[in-house]
Parts: sequence; C-alpha cells; structure tokens
Amino acid sequence: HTTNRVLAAELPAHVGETVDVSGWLHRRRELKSVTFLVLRDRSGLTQVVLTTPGGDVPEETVLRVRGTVTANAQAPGGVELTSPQIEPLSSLAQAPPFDLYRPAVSAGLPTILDHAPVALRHPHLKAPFQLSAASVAGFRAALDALSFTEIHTPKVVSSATESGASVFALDWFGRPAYLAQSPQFFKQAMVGVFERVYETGPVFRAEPHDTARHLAQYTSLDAELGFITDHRDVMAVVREAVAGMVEGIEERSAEAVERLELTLPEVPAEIPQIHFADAMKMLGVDEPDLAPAHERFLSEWALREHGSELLFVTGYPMAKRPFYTHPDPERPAYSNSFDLLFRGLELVTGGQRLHRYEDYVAALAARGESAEPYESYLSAFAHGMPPHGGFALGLERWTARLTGADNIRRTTLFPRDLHRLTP
Ligand code: AMO
Repeated sequence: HTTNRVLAAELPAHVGETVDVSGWLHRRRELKSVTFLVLRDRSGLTQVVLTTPGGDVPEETVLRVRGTVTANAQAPGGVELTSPQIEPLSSLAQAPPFDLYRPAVSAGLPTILDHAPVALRHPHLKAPFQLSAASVAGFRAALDALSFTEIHTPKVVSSATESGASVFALDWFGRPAYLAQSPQFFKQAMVGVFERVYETGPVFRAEPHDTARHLAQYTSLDAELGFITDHRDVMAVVREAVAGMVEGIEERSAEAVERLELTLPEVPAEIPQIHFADAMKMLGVDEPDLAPAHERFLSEWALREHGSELLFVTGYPMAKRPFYTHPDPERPAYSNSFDLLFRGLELVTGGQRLHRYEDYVAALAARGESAEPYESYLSAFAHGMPPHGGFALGLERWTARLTGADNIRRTTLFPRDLHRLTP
C-alpha cells in the first residue's frame, strides 16, 4: 500500500493530474456560488475550489482532498484543486482557541501556552521552532567540522554542578538524586576520551523566580575541548558555533526568517571582547556580577563601538564562578572565563577549567566543600586530563533574541517553570 499524497508545494509540477492533498482545514471562505477551502500541510497552503455543497466542516478538521490540479494565477502558488472529493480523516471535539489563519496572532501569551498543541500550528508561532531546529543542525555541523564527537549524558545525577543555581531533588530507588543542571562533569570527563565533545539536550534549574529569561527546563548546547592554552581557544570555538547556527538558519529555515521578517546577526571574524574589570569601570559600578541592565548597556556599547551584536565579557571574578573554573594566572581574583552577550542578553557561559586533581581538591576545600560527593567526577582528573575548557549556550534564549520575543516562553515548546507543568 502506498499513499498518493502530494504536498502543497509540489502541486505546480502536477497541473492537469488528479492527486490527493492532505492536511488541516486552515480557512474556509464562502462566497455566493463558490466556497474556497484552504488546506494547510507542512509545506504550505492549497486552495480547494468547491462549487457544489460539501466540505462543511470546521476549521482545523483533518481532510484528504482528491482533485484536479488546475493552474490559476490568482491562487496561492499559482495552482488550485478543482472538482474535489473531500474526506475528513478526523473530526474535531473542540474548536481552536483563536483564529489560526490570520497573519497577526490575536491571543496573549498565557492562551498560547495553555493551548500550545493547537496554537503552535499558527505559522508565526511555529516559525521560532523551525529556527531552533535549523540552529541546532548548524551547531552540530560547525562542531562536526571541527572534529567534535556528539555525546548523550545522564540527566539524573548524584551531585549538583552549578553552585549558583538551584537543583531539583528526587528519589532514585531510595537514594537522593538530582536533575542535571548541566552536563558539566560528563562533558569534562569525555575530554579525557574524545578530546572534543558536544551535547544538545535538556537541563534543569529549580529557578525560584519568574522572569522573561529563565526556565526550569531549557535546552543547553554544550561543548568541551582539550589541549587549549586558555579560554581564548574556547571563545574561538564559540564564534564558529554561533556562525554555524546562523548558517544553519540561512540554509534550512529561510522561510521562517522571511515570515517573521528577521534580520540575522552578522558574526564578526573576531567577536569584540571586554574584560569584566573594564566593563565595571565603564558602567561606573563595582559589583561581583553583571545585572541585566548592565548586559543591555554593554551590548549597546558593542554595537556602537564595534558594530557587533555579539560581545564577549571575559575575566569574571572567581568568587562568582563555579569551583571548576580556572583562575587567571596573572590576576587570580579574576577567572579565565567569559560570557557571550547577544542583543542585550547573556547567551553563553564558558571558560577554562581546572584540570589537575589536586587543584580540584584545593578549590573545593577553599569553598568549604568536601570533595566526597564529587569523588566519581574527580576520578577523571585523578587519571590525567589535559588543559581544557568549554561552554554552554541556551537555545531558547538564542531564538528569543533572534525573533525579538519579549519572553523566552515564546521560543520554548511546552515551557516548564514555577507555575507551568502542563501542557
Ligand atoms: P550557565 O549556568 O551560565 O553555565 O548556563 C549557560 C547558559 O544557559 C542559559 N541558561 C538558561 N536559559 C534559560 N533558563 C535558565 N534558567 C537558564 N540558565 C542558564 C544561558 C546561559 O548563558 N556549565 C556552565 C557552562 C560551561 O561553563 O560550559 C553553565 O551551565 O544562555
């Protein structure tokens, strides 16, 4: 058995033939003597011309329509289906929560999120996720080209990795366990096996606050590489990864870019950078970390001074970085780490790591932490690790800044946060 399904975008090659088109009833328009049904499939829209009664079903009903492909310059794509036979493949138990065919989205964010399975059928609401998919493909392509190996690591773990962020605890067959805040330990350990690794996957943060840029689960694009001199080698890989993501979008998702009328960022051959201490001077403050308003200010400065929508801030104070962070040998209060700001928001964190076993033991002791919960992590270092470093990029933040979304939840499929556990 084979289906004769032809996609909307393929119809111009079938003028004069009788074909089957399947999809959702996007819109019906009843005129005096004719009814137009617009059918939506993954490739686009098909106009179906009905001159006899029928097709009297609500929008979003799933239909198979057999008809003759007829050229008509006025129809979308230059063709339409005439003399249709219409067969519903399923009927609706419920109407959509708002009009899905109008170009402007009439619903507010809570309605969209509550009704995500149907709301995301709207071409404008779906487009950010096409951008995500294309970005991840571009990330993989860029790192594959640099001979990184893709890995998949556990999301249930025995200890926290990101000291600053909160962790979800759970019961693992009677033992305490946590949802992974990042693949940090595993990607470092795998440098000892592959030298260069990356992972794209979910991570969990028990974020107690409700902000437009924090989720309790997000998608982390992680990479780690060995035999670096310092964090600058990692920053060069970040540059390649971000450029690859833009290329991925250009190659695979031009339609979404056009639909949302986006301007993609230009990724300079060398992304401009500023040291944390110089940033503080410029901001006229003295804080251990950057506040959101500081990030916006620095982004505007980079755009003005360097014409770049991307800016590396390097050398964050050691005190605010996790224990695995490598200090700057010249100024030990500062670290060999960085953030990448994109259009006013922190998009990437990364840096050089400690790589000697004894340095980890000392770093944990200096923070008043026992090395014991970290024994299995530390064994990688006990067995010899090269100087290494890596980074993580938040996928939803990337697509949010690309699309100018006011809230990261607009670029998150089924967001998980303080209030939201469904759909
Ligand atoms: P960090 O904790 O800074 O670093 O996270 C890296 C990047 O992940 C994104 N991000 C978030 N996105 C949505 N919701 C959140 N709650 C959230 N928290 C973080 C941001 C951020 O820049 N292990 C280190 C990375 C490394 O050094 O390799 C880490 O996880 O875009």
